[in-house]
Amino acid sequence: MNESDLARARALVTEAARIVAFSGAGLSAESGVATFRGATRDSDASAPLWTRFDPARLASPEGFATDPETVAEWYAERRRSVQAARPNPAHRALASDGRIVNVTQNVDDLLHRAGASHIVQVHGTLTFDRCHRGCGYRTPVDMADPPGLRRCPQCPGRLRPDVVWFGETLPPDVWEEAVDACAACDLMLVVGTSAEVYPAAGLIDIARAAGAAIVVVNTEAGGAAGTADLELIGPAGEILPTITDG
Ligand code: BJW
Ligand code: ZN
Repeated sequence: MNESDLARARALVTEAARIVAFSGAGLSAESGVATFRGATRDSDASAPLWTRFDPARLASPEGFATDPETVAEWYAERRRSVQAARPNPAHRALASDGRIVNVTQNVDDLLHRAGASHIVQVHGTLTFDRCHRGCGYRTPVDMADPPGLRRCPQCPGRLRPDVVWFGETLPPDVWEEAVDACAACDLMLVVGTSAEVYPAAGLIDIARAAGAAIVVVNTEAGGAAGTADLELIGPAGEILPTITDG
């Protein structure tokens, strides 16, 4: 790790008044939660999800309509894996600085369990189910013993995880909160995301247009956001504790 880049990042963090940490699956990778994209390794349980599974089949309304049992089983497995995971030093670093608004694409609850106070989950959460028919029913899920496919108790619809699938719009109130935070920050830490999925990746452009400095933390060079002010290449769990005040 380049010491002068780390020192520059530390200075940006120290000087910033409002910080957004825009995170993705790489934030939870060191906790053992699989990412979606990235260099393919063995076909073990930590290899990126989209190298082992078809997103159109498992993370889209069309996939759920075609084979809801398979989708429910896949989410039960992922919920068990998140439940077994523990927050890592990167989660704790982001949780420990009260200036940081955590705008995350992650659907796990590891930032919550690390004690972060301000979390905006733009792709929803695995910890709740909601009615796929849209009657408004929403209920917490036992992550240690996740449910299989089940009916909505309020209407003829089926329950599904309270996450955002491909082709679905992001919850408008959550999206608005994310946009407002990004438009008002003077530093954005872009942590562990490929920044390939829109509209979420557009939050980086919103922060940049507002004049914020952009610092990317990623294990891969060029892994996110072409034009960062500073790119720190390495594991988030090693880098973030050294550049934050926590
Ligand atoms: C580390 C590390 C370590 C590893 N330390 N770093 C324009 C063109 C074509 C299509 C579209 C378009 N605009 C929109 C779309 C459609 C689509 C989209 O963006 N597709 C792209 C893939 C092209 N977007 C949507 O459908 C969205 N809705 C929408 O646009 O609605 C309006 C609309 C409707 C219809 C048509 C058009 C518009 C919704 C997107 C929902 C995404 N959902 C998922 C699944 C959530 C539920 C679940 O988890 O099951 O969200 S997909 C998946 O990707 C998940 C993530 O939140 C998201 C982002 O992934 P993330 O977090 O960046 O992870 P990775 O794996 O990609 O990257 C990990 C990174 O970490 C890598 O860079 C590693 O190097 C790094 N890393 N270890 C630091 N230790
Ligand atoms: Zn319902």
